[in-house]
Amino acid sequence: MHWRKTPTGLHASGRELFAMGKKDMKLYWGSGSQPCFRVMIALHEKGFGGIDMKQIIFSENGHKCDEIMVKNHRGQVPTFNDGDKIVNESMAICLYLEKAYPNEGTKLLPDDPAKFAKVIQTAIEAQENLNMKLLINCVYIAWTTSAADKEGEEYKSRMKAGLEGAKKELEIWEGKLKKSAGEFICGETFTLADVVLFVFVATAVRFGNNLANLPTLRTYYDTLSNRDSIKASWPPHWKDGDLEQSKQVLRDM
Ligand SMILES: N[C@@H](CCC(=O)N[C@@H](CS)C(=O)NCC(=O)O)C(=O)O
Repeated sequence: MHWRKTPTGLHASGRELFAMGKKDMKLYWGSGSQPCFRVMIALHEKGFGGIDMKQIIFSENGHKCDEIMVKNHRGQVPTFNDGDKIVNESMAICLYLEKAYPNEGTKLLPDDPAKFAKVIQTAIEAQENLNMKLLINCVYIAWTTSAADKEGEEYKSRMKAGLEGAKKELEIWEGKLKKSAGEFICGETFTLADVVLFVFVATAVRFGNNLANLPTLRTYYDTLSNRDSIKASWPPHWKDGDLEQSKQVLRDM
């Protein structure tokens, strides 16, 4: 490592500084977590797939361990640091990576302001709407309702409304993809908008929806499933087989 003495102290130069940044990165993650999947894809796209990635086990409360709690008071994953810079919140981590390492790996956000606006709007639009319609209104309701309450009319009507909303939302993304000028959601290059959208599409499939009536989304899913960054980030327990049918909440939409 070459250090330079300057009026503001000791500084490592160019390449070494970058290597140090990479070496000092650490990610805490859990299998099946959509925000973790998102950050891992972004890390691989930026060329940082080899950093220290510590998997926690949710059922053992691994996300509440001291090591995470000192970095993230919510005790959630993803928790990330790049040297002494701690960054939590999956979207913030992706934005940080792009800001700190704009010339490494895939350019997830375009420089051109109009294109930047399109990508960031699409990423946030996907996060806000798909998170609400697929996860909060369907998957979480099913997870948090007891078997007895699932027999009741209230649950059935909430799920019916939730599934209708999820179906309409996926149709919106089918329409957007059809209009895209390329194979990705914002045109011809893979961007942050794809990182966000893909994880939700994969989640829909994981929860039993085979995208049968959404051919463009299906092709998008099949193609991107084979992308290196996505294969490397795939939640390990998803590889063990499909969810049992009773948990495939998004199956009958
Ligand atoms: N908004 C956060 C959400 C993080 C989050 O909710 N992580 C979940 C796993 S998907 C978690 O750690 N939950 C444990 C808890 O909240 O105690 C992000 O995007 O990073």
